[in-house]
Amino acid sequence: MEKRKLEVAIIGAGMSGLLMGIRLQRAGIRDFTIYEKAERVGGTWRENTYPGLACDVPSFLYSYSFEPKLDWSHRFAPGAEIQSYFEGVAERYGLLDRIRFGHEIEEARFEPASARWHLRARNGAESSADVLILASGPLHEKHYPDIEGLDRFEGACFHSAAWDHAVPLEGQRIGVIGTGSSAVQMMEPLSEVAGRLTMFQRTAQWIMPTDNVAYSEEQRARVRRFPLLARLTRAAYKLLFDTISVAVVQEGWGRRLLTKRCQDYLATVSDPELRRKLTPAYAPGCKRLVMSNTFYPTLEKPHVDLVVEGIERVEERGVRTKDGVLHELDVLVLATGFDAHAWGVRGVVGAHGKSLQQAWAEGTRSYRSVAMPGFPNFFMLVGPHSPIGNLSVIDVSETQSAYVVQMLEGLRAGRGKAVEPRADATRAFHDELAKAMSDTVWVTGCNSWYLDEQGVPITWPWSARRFRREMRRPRLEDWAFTGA
Ligand code: N01
Repeated sequence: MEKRKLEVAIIGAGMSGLLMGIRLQRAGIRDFTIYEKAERVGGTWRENTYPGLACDVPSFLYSYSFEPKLDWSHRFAPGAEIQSYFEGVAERYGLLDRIRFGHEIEEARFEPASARWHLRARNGAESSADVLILASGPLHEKHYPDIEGLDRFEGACFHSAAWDHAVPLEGQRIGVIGTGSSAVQMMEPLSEVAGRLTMFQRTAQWIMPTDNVAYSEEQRARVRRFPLLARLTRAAYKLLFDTISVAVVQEGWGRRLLTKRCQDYLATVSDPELRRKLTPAYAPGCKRLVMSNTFYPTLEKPHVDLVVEGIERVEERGVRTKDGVLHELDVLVLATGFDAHAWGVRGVVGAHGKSLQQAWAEGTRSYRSVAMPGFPNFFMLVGPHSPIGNLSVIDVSETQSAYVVQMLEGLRAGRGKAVEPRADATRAFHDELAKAMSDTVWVTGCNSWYLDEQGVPITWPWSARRFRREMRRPRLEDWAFTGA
């Protein structure tokens, strides 16, 4: 029997959107379009260009399993190298012809009568498709802090994900608001050029020491000669990260080991006052663990300050803290993270006229991280309840995209015109989630982007292995096909 032709729209040409395109090609689904707001692929790695940007998941793991790169420069490759990896993949797989650049989708609306998605881009372009796949990532919308006077600052001020490279840094007084992974990564390189560097900390972070070794030419040549080495290295890192994924979801030796490693590393800070300021009041892993072996030594440099007094307001000449001190600055970096609750696109409207945001008003939900009841022929990559955190999101997206292809095969085989997860199956999944969440470190008392607006974690409360196992095959009884 001839398979139904499916038209697929993917939103986002970052890591997961490109991956989805490759999966569709491999499944013989050639009629797909990737809508991308910018003029280049790469998502996170295109947007973020701050000094010191790197991936804190080892590059042999943070790359597609089927497209290993054999000559990474470092264990944790710099951002520009990762960006060029994705650009290379997009070109090699012939994806560039399938991408509509400069198309920021503002609205995607499901029309029940035709069982099709209607898309409208900010530039006015309209299109439609049978299936919509949201690959815009959870950390997409920059979070600008609500601090009085920010607009009055007379120096240069920008978000860490919108770095202004025209602003000179040499000898400048630089302030960084935030202590997340972005802020921590930029501290060492900024300290090398700044006249004075001040970090404004609201909450201390646990730091896991990691050594970013540079691979020698000889090591790289060896991997090029024996590509199996890349696969073996990847497998070893996968095992390590799977172990960390257990430590954060279950009490036990893994969590104790993780805690001890972070505590021991904190103890290496020689100045007791600085150590006190850097000591978090929550368990390691509750917020995403920050990986670094340069952060503490940077803070001990004489021209670097850690300010914990709390920001009162921003003034023309700098940041005034609650103790009345004005910290005069030339450059102010807002390393204040992302609005994880926006989940990429605001205007996705399902079969009953409700947007995703409205459907999530009382709690962010998903069916097993990939779909939502009421949103037929709609799939998400790295959606709510994905195993996110200190894991390779590429590994997670590979599992999800393979799952989505299996669901699309059902549509192609004529099981129905549309498919969506059953509401009762989604509820049952959430009951299970709620029970499992109580063992996780995310509910032990801290604030983080892992929590939704109700303070409930939007993560996967089990191991990464369980995710791969459960998502290998869809449970078809949890899905409703309609309009056969
Ligand atoms: O953002 P964050 P990020 N006044 O949300 C502070 C990934 N990532 O861009 O903790 C003062 O972690 C806020 O304070 P608090 C990774 O998944 C990966 O650093 O809320 N401070 C916090 O310190 C990461 O988790 C890599 O009290 C304010 C900071 O801003 C995610 O991106 C590298 C404030 C925000 O930290 C986000 O990281 C970089 C205010 N009004 C990022 N508002 C890799 O290497 C916010 N803050 C893979």
